[in-house]
Amino acid sequence: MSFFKKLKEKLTHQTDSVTEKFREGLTKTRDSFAGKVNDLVSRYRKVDEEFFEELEEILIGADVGVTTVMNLIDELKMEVKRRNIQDTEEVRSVISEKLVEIYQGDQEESNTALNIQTERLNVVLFVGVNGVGKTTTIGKLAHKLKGEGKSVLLAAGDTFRAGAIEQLEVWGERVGVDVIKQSEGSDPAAVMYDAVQAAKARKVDVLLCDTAGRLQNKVNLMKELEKVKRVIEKEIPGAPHEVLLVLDATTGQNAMTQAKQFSQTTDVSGIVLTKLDGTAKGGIVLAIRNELSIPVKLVGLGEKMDDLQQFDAEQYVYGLFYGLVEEEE
Ligand SMILES: Nc1nc2c(ncn2[C@@H]2O[C@H](COP(=O)(O)OP(=O)(O)OP(=O)(O)O)[C@@H](O)[C@H]2O)c(=O)[nH]1
Ligand SMILES: [Mg+2]
Repeated sequence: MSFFKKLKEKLTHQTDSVTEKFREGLTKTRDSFAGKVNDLVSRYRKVDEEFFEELEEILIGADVGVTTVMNLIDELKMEVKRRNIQDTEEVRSVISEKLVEIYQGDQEESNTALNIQTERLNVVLFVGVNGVGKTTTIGKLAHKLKGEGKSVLLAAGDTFRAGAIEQLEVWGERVGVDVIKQSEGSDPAAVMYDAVQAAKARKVDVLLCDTAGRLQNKVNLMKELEKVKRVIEKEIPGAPHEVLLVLDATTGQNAMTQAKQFSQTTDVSGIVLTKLDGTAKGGIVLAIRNELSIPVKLVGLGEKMDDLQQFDAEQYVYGLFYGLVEEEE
């Protein structure tokens, strides 16, 4: 049985709704990327050097990242040789197999799970430049955690941008969780201090902390994040349990640059890749995984409350090749 079919059987049996979310959210990337692969496969009868060259271009065009593409093409060539594959149709299945492999590497699947444990106050700090989707992700994650039976509190740490506190409050109301805040312009470290005290007193399971995406300048922003983090660390040993860097998938290489900048100054424990639904270049997931050693833990696949999903390489690749899988039968 082909890798596709195995993947399909495995995934559609357990988690229909998750599979659908990934499939829907990756529509743009699939239409573009998989469409091109499809076209390539139909134009070439034989797997030769030119075939691989075109495939390379398609992958780079989907923001997979040059280094990652080179690795992938090398792997594919070896596999094609090893299995003595002549037919281009067969290569499609091998491509999807290798994409999953590249993503998972030698890491455990559980690596994409958030470090949220029972019997303790878990603190999750969100960082990232303006407009990437921090506040929205906090709202969605609060909804998700609440659905899992956890108690959640939000901290309005973006005191800089006008309207930021209100935006978080709207999410708080929508989801049904409280927001700890101070007035606009106040010290975000003080907000965090308050929020941690409130979270302890109320014995909540998870505290989600919003931060500013823009200050007067970048140095200030990094300093402020450090200060916020120190306050949390001081009040709760071992916290923050997650520092999630939020990146906008539609910004391509900019997202990679941001990841490098933030991870230089803060210990980023995971990445949230938002707006995957808004780009035809969803290959950025693979570039991030391969070129930075930070796991993508959550992906934003739309603007609705339940459009935030734990990242899963198999669901991702299945979503990417969905049309092709169907056609194979
Ligand atoms: N399509 C889509 N839109 C998203 C997703 N995540 C966030 N957005 C949108 O991105 C925009 C910016 O989101 P915010 O949550 O305000 O971003 P932020 O990082 O908090 O921005 P600042 O507060 O300015 O630092 C909003 O219009 C969101 O609806 C996603 O996964 N898919
Ligand atoms: Mg915000």
